[in-house]
Amino acid sequence: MMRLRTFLQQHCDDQMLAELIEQLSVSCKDIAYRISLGELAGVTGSAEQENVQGECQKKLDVISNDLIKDCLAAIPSVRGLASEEEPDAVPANPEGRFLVLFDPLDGSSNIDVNVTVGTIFSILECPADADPAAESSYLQSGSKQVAAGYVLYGPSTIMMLSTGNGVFSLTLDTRIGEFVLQRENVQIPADTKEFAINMSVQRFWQEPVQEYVADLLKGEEGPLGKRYNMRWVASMVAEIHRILTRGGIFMYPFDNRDPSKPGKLRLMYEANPMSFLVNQAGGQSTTGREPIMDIAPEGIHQRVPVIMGSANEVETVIQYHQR
Ligand code: P6P
Repeated sequence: MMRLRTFLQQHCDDQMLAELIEQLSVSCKDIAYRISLGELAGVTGSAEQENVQGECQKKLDVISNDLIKDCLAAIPSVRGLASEEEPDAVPANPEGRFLVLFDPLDGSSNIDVNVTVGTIFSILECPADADPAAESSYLQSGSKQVAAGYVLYGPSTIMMLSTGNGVFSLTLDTRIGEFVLQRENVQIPADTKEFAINMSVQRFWQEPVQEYVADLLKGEEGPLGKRYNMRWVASMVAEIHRILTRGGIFMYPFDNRDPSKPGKLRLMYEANPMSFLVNQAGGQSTTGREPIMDIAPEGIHQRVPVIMGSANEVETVIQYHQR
């Protein structure tokens, strides 16, 4: 079995990037261990404080964020970092080459009920003269990512990773404490009968998504001619992992509950890294009106509508938006 370090040495021709990813995996192994202990480790429950998003933080949100932030700050090639749990960008090493953006614990509302959560990361080159404390340094479109991935803390702990040459999955072998290569060149089936969306906010969706979902719910007799099944884990990492594994379409579309928030998911450390993986695996990722990785970011905590997964199904949804 091929360990992460060996895989990166063979697959990633930028050894500084390889070293960064391997170091990051160490903090994710620590998070995986703490999650596996749950209440035994006293890491469940609320941290009794809010983050910059106005969301109530879980204890593990704070612990995971600190673990990853401290890990990255100690890596010479990291110039700066941005996190869902940090109001502003955090400078690291002046000689660094990379900027790392991350959601330390996506789906953390699931922690207290022992359901899958994950860490999402996105890696950008830092422009030579850029100030790592300045938000503007991080505002690069998703197509500029040099690597992206997630670590899913589920029944097993799995890292899904791409450095721009395909998508690879590695499973944490707890017997040796190492991520080992499991799947190479992961590909998303182009067609699917499985959709993921939070139906409880249906009344707030824009018309194209209303029409698409209404049509898919008509099953075989409907215009889409398929009997669909639905999944909703309320953990993006779990949904995207399922899609990378067996296909599907994930949607958190624009909803007009709060027009100042065009979507729930954050562009820089959720939508962009997941779009990088999905595109590398042959899928599509769009707001409904433009590819997510083409968006020129306006803020590190910017929110966007997200529709991603099996290429042909996403194309269908794009066509509903073009009507
Ligand atoms: P809702 C988790 O909070 C998250 O950011 C994503 O991981 C997930 O897909 C979505 O929000 C769940 O949102 O509205 O169903 O709680």
